[in-house]
Amino acid sequence: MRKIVNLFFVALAVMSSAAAYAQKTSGNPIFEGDYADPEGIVFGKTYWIYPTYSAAYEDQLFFDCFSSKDLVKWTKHERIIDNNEIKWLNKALWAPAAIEKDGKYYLFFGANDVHEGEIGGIGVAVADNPAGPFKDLIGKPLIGEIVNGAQPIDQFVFKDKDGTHYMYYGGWRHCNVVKLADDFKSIVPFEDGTLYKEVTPKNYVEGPFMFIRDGKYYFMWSEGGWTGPNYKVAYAISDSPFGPFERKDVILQQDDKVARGAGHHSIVHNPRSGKYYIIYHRRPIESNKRDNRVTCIEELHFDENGDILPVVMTFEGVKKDKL
Ligand code: FUB
Repeated sequence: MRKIVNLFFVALAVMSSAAAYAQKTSGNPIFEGDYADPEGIVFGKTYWIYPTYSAAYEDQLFFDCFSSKDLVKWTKHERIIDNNEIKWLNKALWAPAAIEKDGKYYLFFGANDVHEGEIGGIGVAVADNPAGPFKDLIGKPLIGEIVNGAQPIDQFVFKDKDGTHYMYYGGWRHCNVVKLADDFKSIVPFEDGTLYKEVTPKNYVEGPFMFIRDGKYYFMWSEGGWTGPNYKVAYAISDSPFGPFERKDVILQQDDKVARGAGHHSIVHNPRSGKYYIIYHRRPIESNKRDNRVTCIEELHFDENGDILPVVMTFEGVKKDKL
C-alpha cells in the first residue's frame, strides 16, 4: 500500500512540474483551433490577437479574438462580430486589423473575396471594448473597388508619427495606401488630390504590415501562395510611410523540421521589456490542408544596423513578458 501511495505522489510531482514547465512558454500554436492572418496589438496592459477563422469561405462568417497579459496564457473571446451584424457579408470574413482611437476600438476587415462588379471589400466596425461586440460602422464597404489591381483585402491601419491614420491594403500582388478620415468612415485625398497610392514592393503578394523603430518605417508583407508551402514574409525599411520600399530580405519561411506555409504576420512591441514579437500563421508539417493554419509567436531580433534577423520557428514559442 505504502508503495502505491509513494508512486502516486511521484506521479503527482512529475505532472505538476510538467504543468509548471508548460506554463513557462506560450507553446506554438499559442491557442487551439485553425486561425490565420493574426493581427497582434497592445491595448494598455493587454496583448490582443485578432485572427481570421480559417475554414471554408462559406463558414467564415464571424471573428473570435484572444487576449493575454503575458503572452503565455491566452483567453478566447467568441464571436466578437458576425454576419448578423455585417449585413453585406456573405462569405470569407478575412484578416482583421484593430486600432484604438479616442477610447473606441475599430476593427477593419475584408469580406466576400470580392471580384470586379461584386459587393464586398474592406469594411470597418466599432466597439467600446476590444472584445466587442463590434458594430458595422457604415453598413457597407469602405473600399469596394479594385484600384491599381489590388483586391480590397488584408488591410492594415497605421498611425503615423503625426497622428495621421493610413491604411495599407491589397491582395493579388498589389498594395495601395490610403488616408483615413478622422471618423474612419471614409478615405480622404492626399495633399496631391489622389485617393490611392500604389506602394507595391518587389515580390509582394498580400498581408502588408508597418511599424516604426528608431524613427524608420519597417514595411512588411507576405510572398508566395497562402494555400501552398512556400508562403513567406519579407520586409523593407524606408524613411517615409509612402516608400520607396526596397525589398531587403525574407525573414520568415517554411522549415522542414517545424512547419510550412508560414506567413501573414504582425508585430507587437512591449515598451517595458523592449522586446518585439512576430505573430504569424503556419501549417503543421504533417498537414497539407488549405485551412489547417495555426497561430504562432516568436521573438523578433534585429542586428546592430536595425535589420531584422531571420525568424527561427519553434514549438516552444516565447516566455512570459508582461506589459
Ligand atoms: O485567410 C484568408 C486569406 O489568407 C488572407 O486574406 C490572405 O492574406 C491569406 O493569408
